[in-house]
Amino acid sequence: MHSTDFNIYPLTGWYPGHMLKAGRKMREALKLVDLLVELVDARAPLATRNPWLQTLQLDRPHLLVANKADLADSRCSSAWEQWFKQRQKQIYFLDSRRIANVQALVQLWKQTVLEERKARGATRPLLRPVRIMIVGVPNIGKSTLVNRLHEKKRALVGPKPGVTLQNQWIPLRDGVELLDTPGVLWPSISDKCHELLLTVLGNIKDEVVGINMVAEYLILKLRETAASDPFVKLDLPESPALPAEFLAALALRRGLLLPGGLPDCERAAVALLKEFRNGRLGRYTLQSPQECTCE
Ligand SMILES: Nc1nc2c(ncn2[C@@H]2O[C@H](COP(=O)(O)OP(=O)(O)OP(=O)(O)O)[C@@H](O)[C@H]2O)c(=O)[nH]1
Ligand SMILES: [Mg+2]
Repeated sequence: MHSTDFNIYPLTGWYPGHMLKAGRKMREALKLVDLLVELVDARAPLATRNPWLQTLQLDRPHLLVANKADLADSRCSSAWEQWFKQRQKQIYFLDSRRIANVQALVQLWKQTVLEERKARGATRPLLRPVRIMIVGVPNIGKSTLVNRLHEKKRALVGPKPGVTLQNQWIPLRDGVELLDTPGVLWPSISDKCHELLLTVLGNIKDEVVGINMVAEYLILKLRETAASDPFVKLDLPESPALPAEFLAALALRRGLLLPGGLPDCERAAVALLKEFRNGRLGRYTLQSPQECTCE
């Protein structure tokens, strides 16, 4: 593949049946909960928000958590915090695997619910546990966060989309119940670059889109957004401008060869994506507030 205009490639339209079902269940469960906590990716906070949830006129609080903040550029995270603040929306940046004060977070959520009830004029105390639903795109860290909040780690976690398959209530101490939900996407991703961005972030499976194209998109995206050369750690003798040639150079540098000695670009693509996703290339934010003029 040599083109760098990704929009010439068709969308996969990936929206499997289990996600349709999970979306329906999420909508049903919304009626039962007191607080909605939506996880987005700190590296692209708006691109990973579910547009359907944004249009909801909820009569209960809806908080945003930007997860995987340890992988994002911290200056960009501050800029995003400002962006949301200007729009009267709070967003918390977290590394779900390492949040230190989990109790404080739960207390904050509980407090938000109780204050909102008071503001609505509820006079009777809440006699049942506060119910909090955690939602977000696949592989964003919902179950990881739920497990951090629950000392016995009850939710299944994995480095690929689609690990949680059904809604699961998890009781915490202090009169709080969490609902872990399967990741859902939306059927209307209409832009190839948006689909590729979600795949780079691990929300869509690489195989669905094609791993070489995903890696090539990442190469261009990093060059476009990073303040300095994002590939220094790869220690390449040269850094070809064309992403397909870049992958070939990486394959040669790593000795990833096909029979006959040609560079194995697919294995180079796998390696590059892995290193971006585990932070070995550095901390990068792939969507900047400047490009988002929408509300
Ligand atoms: N670096 C980093 N990795 C994280 C963080 N939170 C979760 N992860 C990793 O992200 C991967 C996905 O985590 P899960 O908790 O299974 O994600 P999920 O949203 O429950 O995924 P589904 O159930 O598939 O929708 C795992 O490999 C986690 O270790 C974080 O804050 N930082
Ligand atoms: Mg999960």
